[in-house]
Amino acid sequence: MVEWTDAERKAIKAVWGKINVDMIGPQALARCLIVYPWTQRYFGSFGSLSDAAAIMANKKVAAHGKVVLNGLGRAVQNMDDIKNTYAPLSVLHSEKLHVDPDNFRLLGDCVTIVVASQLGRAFTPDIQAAWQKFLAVVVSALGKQYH
Ligand code: HNI
Repeated sequence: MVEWTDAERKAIKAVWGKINVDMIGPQALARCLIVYPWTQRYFGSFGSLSDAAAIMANKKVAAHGKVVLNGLGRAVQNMDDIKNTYAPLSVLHSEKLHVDPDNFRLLGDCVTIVVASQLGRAFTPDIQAAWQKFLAVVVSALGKQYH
C-alpha cells in the first residue's frame, strides 16, 4: 500500500482545492489530444478534432475533460485506497475502451502542466513532488486491471 506523509496529504489536498474542474479538465484533455495526437483515436465519436482550434472549441472534449477530472477527484477523496477505487475504471479502459495505458501518464502530465500554469509560484518543487507521486499512483491504479 502507498504511504503518504502528512505533508504529502496536505499538499495534494491543497492543489486539489485550487483546481477548478470545469476549467482544468477541458484544458488538460484538449492539450493531451493536441500534444499527443495519437490519443485522438479513442474519441472518434467526438466530432471534429482536425486541429488545435477545433479541439479547444469541441464541446464533447470539454465535457469529457470534466468527467476525467472528476474521476481524479475521486482518487483525492480516497487516497488510501486508490487501487480499489479505480478498479472498475481500469477494467473499463482496458476491456471496453482498449486505451493503451501509456496514455494515462501523458494525460496526467497535461493535467500537471495546466495546474502549474494556473498556480504559478505556489506550485513549488515540494508541492509538485507530492502531486507527481499522487499521479503516479493514479496511473498505476488505472493500469492495474490490464493483462
Ligand atoms: Ni478515461 C471514460 C477517467 C485517462 C479515454 N475516463 C472515462 C470516464 C472516467 C475516466 C471517469 C467515464 C467512465 C464511465 O462512463 O463510467 N480517464 C479517466 C482518468 C484518466 C483517464 C482519471 C487519467 C488520468 N481516458 C484516459 C486516457 C484516454 C481515455 C489517457 C485515452 C487517450 N476515457 C477514455 C474514453 C472514455 C473514457 C474514450 C469514454 C468516453 C465516452 O464518453 O465515450
